[in-house]
Amino acid sequence: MNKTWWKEAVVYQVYWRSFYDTNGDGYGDLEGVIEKLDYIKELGVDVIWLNPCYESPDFDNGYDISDYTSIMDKAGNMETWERLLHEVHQRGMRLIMDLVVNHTSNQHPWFIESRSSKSNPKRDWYIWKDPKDGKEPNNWRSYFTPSVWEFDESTGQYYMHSFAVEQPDLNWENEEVRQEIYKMMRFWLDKGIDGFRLDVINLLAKLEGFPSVENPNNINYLGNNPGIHEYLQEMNREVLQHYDIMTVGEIPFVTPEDGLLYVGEDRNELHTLFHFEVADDMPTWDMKRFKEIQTHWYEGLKGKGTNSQFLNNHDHTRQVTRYGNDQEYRIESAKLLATMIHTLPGIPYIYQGEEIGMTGVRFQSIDDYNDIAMKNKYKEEVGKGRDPEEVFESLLLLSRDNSRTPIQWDDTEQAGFTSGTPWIKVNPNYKEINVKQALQDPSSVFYYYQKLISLRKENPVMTYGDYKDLSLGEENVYVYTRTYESETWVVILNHADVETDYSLPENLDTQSVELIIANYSDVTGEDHLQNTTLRPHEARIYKLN
Ligand code: TEU
Ligand code: CA
Repeated sequence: MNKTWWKEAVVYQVYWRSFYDTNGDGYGDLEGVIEKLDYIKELGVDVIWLNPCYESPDFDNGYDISDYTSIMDKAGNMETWERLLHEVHQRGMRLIMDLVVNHTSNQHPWFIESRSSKSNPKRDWYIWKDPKDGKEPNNWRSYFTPSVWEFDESTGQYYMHSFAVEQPDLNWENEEVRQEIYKMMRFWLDKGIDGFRLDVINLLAKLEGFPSVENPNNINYLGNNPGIHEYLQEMNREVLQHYDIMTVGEIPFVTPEDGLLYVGEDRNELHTLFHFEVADDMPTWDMKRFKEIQTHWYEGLKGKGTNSQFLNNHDHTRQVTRYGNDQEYRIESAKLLATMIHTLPGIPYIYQGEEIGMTGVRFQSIDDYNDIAMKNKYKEEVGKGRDPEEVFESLLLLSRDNSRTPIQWDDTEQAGFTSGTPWIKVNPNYKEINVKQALQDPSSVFYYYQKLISLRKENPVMTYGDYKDLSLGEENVYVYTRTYESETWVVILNHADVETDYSLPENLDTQSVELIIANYSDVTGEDHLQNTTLRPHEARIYKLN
């Protein structure tokens, strides 16, 4: 596989509204991102992925866009954005933006025109269907509501929305829509951005004929439908291939075999992808399942396409809470999960705050929460007569707000995030967990991330090395090698709250080993990899000589 900058990158995701507020309105803003760029740079990352900051009524925190080429007031303005891009480039980093083109806001002028009459020239820019037997055209569920269909009284038709009612799906069958989107993409690329994270990009093509389905609750029929690759190959021909950029597709419901169709180097579609086998299949940690998924994806893409590695983002709760131990082993566990994500095959993503071991949150009432997905689900379930307290409890672990609480900069009021009232409450543990403390502590999670990232710069084995799992049968221990040319690294992880004895398989030549990094400070490198006792959440990387 040829070498390119994006394959060697570490990406830092900035959910700007929770990052840093500079004008006291309680929302993070682009000025705040500019002010904290040196902090991001100190970590050593190469690319910043900025969540949507385009004009939006904000029902879905910017994923309901009403003007693709202007900046929403909460975030700032185009001048601020231009300065942000310049300051990112000044520091030798790159900026990729979120591309949300499966749907717009219902307040986008295109949709306002489209819904105004059945004969409007933009009617076919969205997906309108007549009622069927006086009801919804089919039985499809949406991500955020019981049906993808919303009835529009004024024209007597339903429109389709794969997410909230406020997010009508664009009709990608319409050539005018596609050309308008390509024009908008060039607008941002010509400003100098370095690529896109493409929001649920595999949903653009809908199931031919919109037939009702056997099991509407398994919503994978919304994605990977015939026609999707033609759209992406056209997008590549018309736009993407003309720029030196990185493109990462958010592609739920996909298997490695299908994933390769999106990111295969011979496919001329996208560079890499986020798949969700882990997030969707593993509400909590399942080591065996995780290993299967890693091997499955490694074999599926090997030598032909590039995976992306993440365990949390603005939609998925914080990894140390969901997949680690955020109580007695929070530091060790945060470092173990980082070791894993940064040494598995694929581009590693850091979600803001992960680098200081921020945790999920438990607020006391549904009114403390903001996430439209959670609030819609709560309304739907309580509407079925279920006990509100029980519904609330059932939604807490996976609520997207777990990862959307403000970055904890220090131990002052509101964690130093805002001088005003934050749009969502700060996690009460900010007094112990904050950036200021992390930067003052040489053994903090922050400096461990910094070390992992610098190792990636110095060692191609982390980016290009072959992967082999040596621990498939093990319950708690995850051990794998990365081999590149004559160099072999072995990663040893004990993902458990208890000690676990471990011995490296005989066939590994272990005359001598060189310790690369460990998350327990007393590991010397003189260890014998036969009959080792690994402590709770212990992580080590050795170079085999
Ligand atoms: O997320 C889409 C989404 O919700 C799924 O990818 C889900 O996260 C995945 O299947 C795992 O459960 C994107 C954005 O990231 C999200 O913030 C938006 O709400 C959504 O699209 C609509 O734009
Ligand atoms: Ca602000």
